[in-house]
Amino acid sequence: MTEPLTAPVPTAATDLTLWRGAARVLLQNWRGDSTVPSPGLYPHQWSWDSAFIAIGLRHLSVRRAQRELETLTLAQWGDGRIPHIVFDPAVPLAAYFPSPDFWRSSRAGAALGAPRHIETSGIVQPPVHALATWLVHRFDPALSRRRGFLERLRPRLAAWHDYLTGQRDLGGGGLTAVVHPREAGMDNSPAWDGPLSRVEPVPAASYRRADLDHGASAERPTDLDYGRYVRLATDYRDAGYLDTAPLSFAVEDPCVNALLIASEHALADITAEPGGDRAPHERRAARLTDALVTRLWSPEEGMFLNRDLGPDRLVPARSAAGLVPLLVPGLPAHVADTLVRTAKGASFGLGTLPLVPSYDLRGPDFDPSRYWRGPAWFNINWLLERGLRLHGYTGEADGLRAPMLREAGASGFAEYVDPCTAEARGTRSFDWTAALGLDLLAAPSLPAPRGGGDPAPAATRPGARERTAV
Ligand code: 9WN
Repeated sequence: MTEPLTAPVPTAATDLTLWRGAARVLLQNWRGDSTVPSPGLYPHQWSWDSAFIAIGLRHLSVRRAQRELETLTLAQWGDGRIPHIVFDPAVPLAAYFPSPDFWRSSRAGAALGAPRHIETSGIVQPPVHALATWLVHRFDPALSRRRGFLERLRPRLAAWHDYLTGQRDLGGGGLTAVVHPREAGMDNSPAWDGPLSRVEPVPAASYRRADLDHGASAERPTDLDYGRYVRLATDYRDAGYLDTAPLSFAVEDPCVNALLIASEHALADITAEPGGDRAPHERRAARLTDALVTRLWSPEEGMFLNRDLGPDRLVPARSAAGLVPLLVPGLPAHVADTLVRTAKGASFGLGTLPLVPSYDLRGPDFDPSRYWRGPAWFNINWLLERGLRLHGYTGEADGLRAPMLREAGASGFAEYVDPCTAEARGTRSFDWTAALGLDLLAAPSLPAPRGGGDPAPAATRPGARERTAV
């Protein structure tokens, strides 16, 4: 495709280098209708990756950004779930495990309306999609209207949120639950160690890990954890992907729920755009926010924690997922302030370390290299940067933006970095690192957020960004 660039290319030399490098990654990983997170390690389309990718891709090609989200949501199941992987039939089965012949979505998910001609996984990932859709729309509303972008996406996003808040309210307390660690996106977090300990791993000889062909084993999950992931996915598949079947893993995660709330606000904007009623979505966002604080806030820890629905108790592990609710517009001010204090403290080092780690630096399970057990990820830092701005912490947000821009390029757009040294870890030329770097770079030139029609701002501090899903 040869669409013109849609945002001004920066002129400062370092910015230009970063811009070009990020654009190269985005162009190389584009597959015609969607983007792969990384051609070697992750050679298919991933759900929350696509949302982050679309947010960055809009700066290069709004059409491609729209297409990214359209392609993903075409694979939506009849019950509303947006699968975590949409498989590319041209990629050999051995290139990634669990592969389409493991998930068997078109057969095992048939009763739930899995697509007949597209193979997908059967689990989901965090709902960043409505937020991404709104940001992509806002970037070029005229093109969006001409292409009927929001009309196409709106019913799919509404069905997705209905699924998450309906079938997936497994705890009955008004939050959505994940049934597999991979659904939370932070797959290997120490927060799963407790709930996962009840899961019997499948024998290591019963499958072949493809990830170790591309990644160092010290940076990837252990075989024991992998065996447990496979057991959970096998059992879910064999139960026809029914959420009503007995589940041995069910957890309410603060990052997933915070993203759902931010996306519900975005869905209100998406609904109101052609004159629809935003109120039901705003009411749902408010209910979710209340439930988030009631069920997952820990005043003792000064952050949100996961709730393990098996024993119905909070998991003591302090993961960066517990800081992400800073992104929620309606968060009580004292909660937002406490979260920022926790982020700036010795556990997460905001303002002293280059980037915020994915796990408590002082936690007994902290590992600076193994994915989600300590390394810093650019998507989580991007979400925190937005949250800081939303609640008026502009200095802290600027202080995070600068090292993010520096380390995104310096690390070769690494999947993650050591939070203390910023040394690259995981795969390189990772798409969301490039996409979100581009987005941060372009941020000052973004159109101002919409004003009218938005509900009362949650951010009460002078200088707080106007409340918007954007
Ligand atoms: C399993 C694609 C995905 C991300 C996840 C990240 C990693 C996959 C894996 O890569 O998970 O979904 O094989 O390790 O944990 O957040 O979406 O980039």
